[in-house]
Formats: sequence, C-alpha cells, structure tokens
Amino acid sequence: MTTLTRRSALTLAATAVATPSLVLAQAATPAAPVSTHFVLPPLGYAYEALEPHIDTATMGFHHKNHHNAFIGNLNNLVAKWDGLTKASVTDILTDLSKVPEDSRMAVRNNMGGHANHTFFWDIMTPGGAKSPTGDLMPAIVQAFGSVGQMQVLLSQAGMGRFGSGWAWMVVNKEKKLTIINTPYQDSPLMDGNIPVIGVDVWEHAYYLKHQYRRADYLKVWFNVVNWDKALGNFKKAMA
Ligand code: MN3
Repeated sequence: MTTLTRRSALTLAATAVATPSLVLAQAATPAAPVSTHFVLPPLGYAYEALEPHIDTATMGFHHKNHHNAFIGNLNNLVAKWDGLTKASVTDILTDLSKVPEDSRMAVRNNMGGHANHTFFWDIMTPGGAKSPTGDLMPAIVQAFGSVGQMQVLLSQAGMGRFGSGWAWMVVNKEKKLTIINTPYQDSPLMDGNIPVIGVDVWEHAYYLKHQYRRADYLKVWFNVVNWDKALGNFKKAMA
C-alpha cells in the first residue's frame, strides 16, 4: 500500500488530467488475486426475497460488495500464508494461534467476515418455519424461559454491541444455549461457541432501510430467521 502525501496526490491528479491513457492503462490491469481458493457463496434466494424486512438494495450491496471484499482479501492473503487453503474455515477460526502472527489479524477479520456472512445468508429465508422447531423449541424454553425472552436477550445483545459486530445464539463449550455478541468480524468459533442463529449488526446491514434504528432492524429480522436451518445447527452442535 502506498501512502500518498498531499503533494504526490496532487501531482498524480495533474498527471492523470494530462495523460488519461495512463489512468486507463492502470485501471485495466488491476492486480490479479493470488488465489481463487475462496469463492463468494451464492445466496439460496433472490436479493428481493426478504422484502419488506430486509430490503433488496441492502442485500445486494451486502453480498456482492461487503462479503465479496472478504473473499478478495482472503485470496490475496494466501500469498502471505498458504495454510489458509489447507484447513477448513471452521478449523482455522477455532484455533487462530496456528496462524502466523503477521497474518493473524487479517485472517481473523477476513475469514471471520467470510464465515459470519456465509452463516448469515443461510440463517435467513423467505419461507419455512416461523418459530423454533423440533428439539430446539424446548431447549430455548429451558435456557431462556420462552422464545420471546430469547428474542429480547438477542436484541439486547445486538443493541449492546457498541459500534460494529454481531449478536448470536450459540451452543457453548458446556453444550448450553446462550446469547453472546462479538465485535467487528470476530467469529463465535474463536471461543468455542457454535452458532445456532446470528445477526449482523454492522450499520451496512440495515442503514438503507432503518437508518440509525438498529432496534427496528433487530425486531423485523426475526421474521426471516430460517428455523429449519437453526434446528440443524443446534443438532450438529449438540451431537
Ligand atoms: Mn455485514
């Protein structure tokens, strides 16, 4: 990364005006990603499928731009540490101490972002069960008192995450359902927590429709939770 001083930025701008062909030549040859190992996973539904709760524009930008940025960064990180392609995303995030120190924070942020968003697209759906099903229902009642109380606690976890991050219902290391939040793109897996459901509370996840009203977004988000998928996550975590 080159840091432009004000003087060199001005010089570059002047050069660009004088020789547009130079700018075009540079724009036409972006640095090719080092690897193609990481691929943006498709959504299982259309960008407009979660309307009116999650708007089409937000879904499009969030998937094609935000998530895809993590993919590009991970493919470039392969040049720095090729261990990225040799273990599963889950295994790497579960023990970041195995990542070389000079790549660790970049892996934590970008692989965390990739894993969290992949999980997030899957845990939303336009159809399916509208409340917890199977073994997950009694487990939620036992852990939190009721589904409504679980929703209150998850919303509080999302509201309580200052700045950017995520709120989660997880199965913890003691095999107990619990509500947590994580900062930035930190994955629950980093602390041995297996996510059952989780919601992105970065502003980019809701600002186009809900502006600053994160609480409104958290409220409507429960309308699109994929409870069938949540049950599968729960069963796998408890196995
Ligand atoms: Mn996001």
